[in-house]
Amino acid sequence: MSVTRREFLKLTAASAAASAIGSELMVGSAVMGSPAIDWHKSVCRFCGTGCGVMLGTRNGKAVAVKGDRKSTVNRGLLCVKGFYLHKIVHAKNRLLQPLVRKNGTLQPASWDEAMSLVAEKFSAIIKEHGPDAVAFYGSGQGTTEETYIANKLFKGHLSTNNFEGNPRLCMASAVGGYLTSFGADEPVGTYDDIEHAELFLLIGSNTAEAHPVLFDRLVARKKNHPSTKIITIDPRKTPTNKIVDLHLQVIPGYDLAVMHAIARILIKEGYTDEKFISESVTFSDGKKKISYEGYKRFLEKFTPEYAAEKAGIDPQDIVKAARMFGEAKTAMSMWTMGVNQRTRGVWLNNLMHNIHLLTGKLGKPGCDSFSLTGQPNACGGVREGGGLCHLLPGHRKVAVKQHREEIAAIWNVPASNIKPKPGKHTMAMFSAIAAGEIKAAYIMCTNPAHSLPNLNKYLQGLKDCFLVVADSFHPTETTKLADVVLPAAFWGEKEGVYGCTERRSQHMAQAIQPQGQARWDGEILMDLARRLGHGKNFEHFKTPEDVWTEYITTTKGRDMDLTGAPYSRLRKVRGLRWPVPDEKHPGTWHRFTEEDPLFPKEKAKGRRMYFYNKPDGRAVVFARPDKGPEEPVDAEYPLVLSTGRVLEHWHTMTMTGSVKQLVRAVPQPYVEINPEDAKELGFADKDTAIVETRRGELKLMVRVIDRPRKGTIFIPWHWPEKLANLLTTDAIDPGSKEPEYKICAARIRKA
Ligand SMILES: Nc1nc2c(c(=O)[nH]1)N[C@H]1C(S)=C(S)[C@@H](COP(=O)(O)OP(=O)(O)OC[C@H]3O[C@@H](n4cnc5c(=O)[nH]c(N)nc54)[C@H](O)[C@@H]3O)O[C@H]1N2
Ligand SMILES: Nc1nc2c(c(=O)[nH]1)N[C@H]1C(S)=C(S)[C@@H](COP(=O)(O)OP(=O)(O)OC[C@H]3O[C@@H](n4cnc5c(=O)[nH]c(N)nc54)[C@H](O)[C@@H]3O)O[C@H]1N2
Ligand code: SF4
Ligand SMILES: [Mo]
Repeated sequence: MSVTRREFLKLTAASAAASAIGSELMVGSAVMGSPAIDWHKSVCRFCGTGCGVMLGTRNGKAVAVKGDRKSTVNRGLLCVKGFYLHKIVHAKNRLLQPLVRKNGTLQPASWDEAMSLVAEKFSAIIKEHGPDAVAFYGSGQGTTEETYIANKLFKGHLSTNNFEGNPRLCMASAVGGYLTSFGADEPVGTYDDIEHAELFLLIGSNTAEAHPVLFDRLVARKKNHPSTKIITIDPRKTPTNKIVDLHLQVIPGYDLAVMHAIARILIKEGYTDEKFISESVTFSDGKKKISYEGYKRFLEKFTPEYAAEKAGIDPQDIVKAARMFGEAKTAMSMWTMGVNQRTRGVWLNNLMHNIHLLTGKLGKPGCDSFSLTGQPNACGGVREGGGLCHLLPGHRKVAVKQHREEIAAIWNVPASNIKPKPGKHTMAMFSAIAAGEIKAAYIMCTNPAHSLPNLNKYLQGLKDCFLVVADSFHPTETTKLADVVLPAAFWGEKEGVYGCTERRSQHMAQAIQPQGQARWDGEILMDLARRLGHGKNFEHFKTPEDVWTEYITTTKGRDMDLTGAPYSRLRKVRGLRWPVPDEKHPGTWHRFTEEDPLFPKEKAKGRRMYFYNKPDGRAVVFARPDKGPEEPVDAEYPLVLSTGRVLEHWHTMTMTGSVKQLVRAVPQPYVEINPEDAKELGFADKDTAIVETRRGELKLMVRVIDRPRKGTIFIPWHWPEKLANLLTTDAIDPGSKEPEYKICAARIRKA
């Protein structure tokens, strides 16, 4: 069954979601009436929703995908991307043998030739320039086992903390927000809260296109419980608006004032939970503790009029939003990149937690400040697994001596092998590559030559350094620059665990053999470890299960305890939500409450919530400045350029670009312009325009559409032939080091 976008929209009209569809409809015609199919339990390889899928195979080939009806995440639903996964497995652009650059071109090579070269270069560079002259850059799409092996090799054996991953470009601000507000990363609640929430506040999230099946759960909630209200704060009208009751269409970058104004009204109009505040909350200006009164004084400036003026909206809408939030018995906020990809990303995350802390709408059914994760395993492999330059597995930090000692003991290396100083965060890493300080890099499951901001600054460096890229597809913008390209087994061809937004770890079965000469990423890394003389501590990893078994020992007693989730159990269940400290434990819905196995009853002394990673058990409400974006518009560059996603495509299109149904649905790149701006600038739909920023320019088809706010333009960044990241800014949040992909100043002219 091939589904065009129009047919797809028609099929989904019933649910009004235009995003998700029942598994029965989604089973392709190849499968209908065909009994010889084997079904394997897996997880969708795309977004952080974490839908359970069943992968159908016949004669060693992937032939169909259907939603897993037993999964509580999606109950059999899938969006179009998940539905076409089996086609991607066998796509024409799969890379089937190693490639080595010879005389300037990439040429087929044997595994032995490719890996000897990688090992030789890494050894020589480490010997001559020290371990910090090499780097690893991974992904929230690798399995936890893969990230764990890479971490153990680079931090534990090669002794460099130059170890990063693309969640830095994505979730770092959310991590910063959770750590500063609650003392521990990742959400308090889970998806189960959706079915109990009376109000949803979506901010900087195009849920309908980026988390379609979750969106469908919101639609279902509203349908079954018509008084449910949905507010969105977003500069763009997106398909998410279909179910929205109130839209605050803010100027990009100026919504911090709006959140403060909402908090001010919540306090002034008596919507706060004073008991909760007095028991479980403290206040801070970011540098020092302040009093509740001090916080109220700070808020005085944030009248609805002040915030509305800054954000370019109606003050009455702010009052309305605050009252809706206050009056709802239960409320859930959800956000994604419109909040995180900002130079004030951590601050805005804090402000989202503020309104839940002030009203006590946290840690109970239907209440949460819930950051949506983008990638399928950014939470599992990278946040929990410690796949960033300052982290170690099990929510540990390289800077903490005890943490280094605990992990070194499990890795069987001297504690001195693990450096106490964090390595280079992503943008610093690619700057060091550009400067020639990092001389060799191993890139796994990510495509930075397409996805990094302000690419002109970093591409030459990637070309010049010794670049090893493990990817399942070729060419990509990054493999094109590589010295060695390694064919990686793809989803369905390997076993492993993904951990999604709601702290759920789910097992994916291997359903077919890797195609061609492709190998499991973990195996490739262990081959490298052996060739570098570090094979001994990886010898016992015969299967991904062996890796997981060791990994969960690093989580024992930690806030993200997965001791009770061995493969034997994960193979049977539809995932488990940590903390899950023993095999009888069902997993945890609300953290920091009595439901949480780590809840310290005695210390809590009757309080409903105790934030046990904070010294006083209290979460923090922050009085953060309402600073604007790093590159505001001016007379020269009068428009705000924002970048983002469409439903049918995934990031750099190495996967969705091979599915003709998805390509047909959204075939080419474009820039969206608001009709009023188009009129003023003299643009008609389908004209060609040149979009220019201080960093570069791009020729694009114009789409005149009432989606972006007047004064803003929007480019989906998926197409390799039109790299939106030649235009974006690499200004970063000083706390999270996440780039401001969502906001820079631009101008546009006729081509
Ligand atoms: N179809 C599809 N789904 C995906 C992905 C994909 O590539 N394709 N990728 C996955 C990943 S890794 C991620 S991180 C998520 C991203 O998921 P989302 O963040 O939901 O998607 P984006 O399109 O990047 O941007 C979201 C919204 O941020 C808004 N925004 C921009 N600036 C501001 C601002 O200043 N304030 C506010 N309040 N909002 C602002 C934009 O208008 C846009 O609607 O999607 C995941 N799901
Ligand atoms: N302008 C702009 N840029 C952005 C963003 C934005 O909103 N705007 N968003 C940012 C965000 S949130 C994110 S998460 C990043 C994502 O950016 P990237 O991670 O660079 O994008 P992907 O296309 O997901 O890259 C995944 C790569 O892994 C390969 N691959 C797939 N499966 C496997 C496997 O099993 N093993 C191996 N070894 N390789 C595999 C794919 O072919 C692909 O090349 O982009 C960031 N860049
Ligand atoms: S909503 Fe996300 S996880 Fe679910 S099928 Fe779509 S892309 Fe996959
Ligand atoms: Mo992301």
